[in-house]
Amino acid sequence: MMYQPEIETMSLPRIRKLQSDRLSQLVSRLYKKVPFYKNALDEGGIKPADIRGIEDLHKLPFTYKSDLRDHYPFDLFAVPQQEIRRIHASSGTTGKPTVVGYSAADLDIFDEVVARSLVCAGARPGMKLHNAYGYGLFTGGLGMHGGAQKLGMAVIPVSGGMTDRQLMILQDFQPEVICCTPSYAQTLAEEMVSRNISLNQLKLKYAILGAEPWTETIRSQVEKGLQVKATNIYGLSEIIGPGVSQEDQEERGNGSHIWEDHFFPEVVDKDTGEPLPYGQEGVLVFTTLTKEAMPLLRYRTNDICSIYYDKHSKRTHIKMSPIKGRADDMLIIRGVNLFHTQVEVLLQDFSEVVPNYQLLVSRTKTLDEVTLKVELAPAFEKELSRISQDSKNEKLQLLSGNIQTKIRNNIGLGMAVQLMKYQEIPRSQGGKLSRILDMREG
Ligand code: DLL
Repeated sequence: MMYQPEIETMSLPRIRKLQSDRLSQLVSRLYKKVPFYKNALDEGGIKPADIRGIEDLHKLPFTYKSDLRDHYPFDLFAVPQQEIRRIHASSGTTGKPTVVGYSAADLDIFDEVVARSLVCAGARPGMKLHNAYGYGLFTGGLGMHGGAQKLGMAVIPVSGGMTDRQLMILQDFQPEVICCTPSYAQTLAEEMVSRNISLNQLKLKYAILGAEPWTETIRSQVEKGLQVKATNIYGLSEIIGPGVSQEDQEERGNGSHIWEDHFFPEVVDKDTGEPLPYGQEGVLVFTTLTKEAMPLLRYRTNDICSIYYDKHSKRTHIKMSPIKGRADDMLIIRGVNLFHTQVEVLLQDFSEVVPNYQLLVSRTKTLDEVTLKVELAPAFEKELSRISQDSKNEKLQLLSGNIQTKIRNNIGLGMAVQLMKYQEIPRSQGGKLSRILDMREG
């Protein structure tokens, strides 16, 4: 089933025509309504009439997160204040949050792309959605909520946190679909085991996970731990919120469809800004084609992935690979670029550990060091408890050595591996989880 089959299977030439029409209208409107864009176009010597179609997109300047901060809170809005129906904000690590506004039509689009995503993930009208994304300024909770209602689901607005209550609701209300961050899905799966809740007591079939990077390692853990098919949902407040792209539950592991009738993607070189060919990894950039209140031209998400067309897919819309990480979260350790997902994906080969891990970055004298802290799997801990201390130490040493070698061979980086007891590393309490602990000064 598809939510909007005509749009989701539209031929590529028709998609391009639609995108072209929408882009040229958008540029004219932004030029008139948003001084920031008028100045940016004037400075670049570009007239709205120069943008006749999507093939002219590369002539337009990029928009950066700093532009949103510089125009805090509302100066990038393209409609009068009376037409704004909702405001969200995402808190950065420092300073003021990034603010986004929606008109009534924008909220309709938000509902539409989330409804599309839900169906793509396996949800159907009449099912119940356990919505454990945070409600509030974060777009996750309310974003999923609106789309699910539009689809005809019953939403349970649990929000993040209070794990006991979440588990009670999962058992008592019997939702078929859950949405939350992948790290919180890990927490829920683990807490089911520690509370002796049997999977038969749940009716869950699908999990829709996003808001932070995750890999097949976590997919395996969550799919087994909650007995669900887990898919990836991607999005960012600046573009709309969740529902910019969604993985098809029948094509799991093969990338996510970007709803490109609304959000036009490019992947560009991190340093030069040059658009890269399909399949090549770089910084993901979006142009919102239909938003009214705060449209953005060529917005640099900072997220690293590739985009490509998948001929074998039911839907025609372009796909994106899973996000490897954010360009600004990339570690550079002794000249080697490192994203935590690169380590996470390798952990899948070691049944002795669970993907609860942290990368600790420190500086000794002048050299940067990374230590991987990763937890032992409960079953392996049990196995170890039955053998002598000497053989235990031997096994642990062998294991950390093997993990170290795997990382060195695949990433090209020597890394200390510290095996931790199960449940020693902080868990997600409902929201996004940071897997990197940077202890370097400055
Ligand atoms: O995280 C929107 C969202 C809510 C997406 C619920 C999916 C589910 P922000 O708080 O503005 O919005 O954060 C956006 O989170 O630029 C990525 O770096 C990261 N991100 C979001 N989804 C994924 C994903 C929401 N599926 C930022 N995989 C983005 C990897 C993701 N990273």
